[in-house]
Amino acid sequence: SAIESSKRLAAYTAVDHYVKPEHRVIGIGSGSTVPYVVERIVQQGVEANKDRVFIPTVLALSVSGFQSKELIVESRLNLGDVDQYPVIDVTLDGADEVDRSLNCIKGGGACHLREKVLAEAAKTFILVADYRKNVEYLGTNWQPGVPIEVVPFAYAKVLSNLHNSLGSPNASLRMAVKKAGPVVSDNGNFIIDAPFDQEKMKDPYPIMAQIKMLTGVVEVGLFCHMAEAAYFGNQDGTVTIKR
Ligand code: DER
Repeated sequence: SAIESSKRLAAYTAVDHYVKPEHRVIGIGSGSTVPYVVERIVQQGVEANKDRVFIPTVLALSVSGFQSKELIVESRLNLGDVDQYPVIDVTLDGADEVDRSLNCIKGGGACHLREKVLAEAAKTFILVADYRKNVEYLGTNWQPGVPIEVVPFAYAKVLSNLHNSLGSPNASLRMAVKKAGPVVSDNGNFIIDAPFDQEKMKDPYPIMAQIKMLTGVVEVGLFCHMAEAAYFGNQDGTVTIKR
């Protein structure tokens, strides 16, 4: 499909530009675009990859991070974890939406806490996505809102803070589809999705900070001023690079 080929195009181009022979520790995010990142890295060859280690967004087997770890294992790449490698050369990850200043919404896959750890641990953080994610302002295409990981004990309190003080009256607890009850993250926490007015999302940094300060919030799915570049595959076979 046009979307799949645009994901592959973004991932391949980003890897060709940013995964250098001297890079030894590589962070791999989650979602449906990063498999093309791993695919392209494998194409760099056994020799190029034999001394590298790949860090997924998961330690033990789990649901959302599972895909990241399995990708590395299935591709016969060396698996490492962030405990052993707290400094990463380059992390590549997907995004739900990326604005003109490279701020992005992440957490569609309920994995944004571990993704932000790998993003922050990296000297260089690169985003790869299809054309739907390339927007002027956050909240343009991505409707569910800002994913927020919260400790279960505090979810109702955080929901009420969002409804009554932070300007997200429609914030809601993310319910699971394939199981009863709410989605539970790899870290045993709940996810709240909080939509905000476009005005508020023009500069997402203040709202990210306000949400992060709420007691009970573990991490916010707004990555502000973290990415060095974002690669988008377009429907016409070209690539857009935002820096
Ligand atoms: O949940 C996440 O943050 C993932 O990285 C996600 O945003 C990427 O999704 P996609 O690559 O499947 O579009």
